[in-house]
Amino acid sequence: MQERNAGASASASMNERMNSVEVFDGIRFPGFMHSQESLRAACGFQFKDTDILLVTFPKSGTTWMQQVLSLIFCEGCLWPIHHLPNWARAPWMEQISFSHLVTQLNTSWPRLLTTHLPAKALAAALRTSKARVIYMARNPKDVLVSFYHFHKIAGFLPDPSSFEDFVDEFLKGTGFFGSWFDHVKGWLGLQQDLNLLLVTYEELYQEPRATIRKLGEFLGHPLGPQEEAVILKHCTFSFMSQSSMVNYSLLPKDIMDQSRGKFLRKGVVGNWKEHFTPEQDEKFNVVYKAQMGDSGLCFPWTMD
Ligand code: PPS
Repeated sequence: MQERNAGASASASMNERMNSVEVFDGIRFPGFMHSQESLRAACGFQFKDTDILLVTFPKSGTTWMQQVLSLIFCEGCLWPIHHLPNWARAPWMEQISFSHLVTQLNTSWPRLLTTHLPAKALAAALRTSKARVIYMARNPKDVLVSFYHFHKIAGFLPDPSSFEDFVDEFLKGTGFFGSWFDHVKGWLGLQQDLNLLLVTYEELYQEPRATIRKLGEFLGHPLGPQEEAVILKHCTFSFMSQSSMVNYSLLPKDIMDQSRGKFLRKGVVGNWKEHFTPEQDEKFNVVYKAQMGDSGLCFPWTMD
């Protein structure tokens, strides 16, 4: 893979971009959908007070939450759910396509935006507005497993050499999108400064109705029982697996080869137990404790 950094030119062909890496503030991003310009533009974005920003480390349930947020604002009119892909309903701010997609957003909704960027990249821009931020987190062991499988199907990410190496890279934080630990601590360290709600994959999985209600309240959009029922029906793993608007089947095989594995792969809590050896688990727990031990953060997942 070819690495680019701040000095590099933006004019690369689609094929070159597929195998390239953008290094931004020391973090690697797939060059297929990121450029230095798109990353820089995200950092200087002018938020509106009405914006809703979904923040995740990859594989933490981004697509799931994009679906839930769209369902909350579509108020029973399911046209966008059936006709607009997730990336057009809640585009990623740091991606090349954003400058176009943001102009196409439905003006009768608040702007739904998504990012995988670390807190330090967006904190300054966010502090100038009252935009609502939803931070979605997931047990990092499940994130790691999901990300490992995703590397095998995504044409814009390198094939992992082995699961063992992938674990080491994840723990060092040198993989694509940087360190999970820095991401979570960075964003949740801003809870006092921003209008931020923490939601976890695990709570949405275990208590979907209560979690959706909590989201509605945070968003100033309280939901009635019928609205909740419509949302719950359209954000299940089985519904989303069949929906081309959220299962990425619209993408050609060279971008995402789902004959090698599905984007919506398992959709469960604790799948890491079927992947980690006892030694990998021990190694992970040591780093997790060192990184998160005194963070004061409390999550609903167990590490054993
Ligand atoms: S990405 O590429 O960062 O946008 O990926 P992301 O959407 O964050 O994460 C993909 C994982 O979320 C799971 N998923 C779901 N789980 C349960 N229910 C629903 N409805 C759902 N939708 C997406 C998806 O299956 C990926 O997790 P794994 O563990 O790989 O199955």
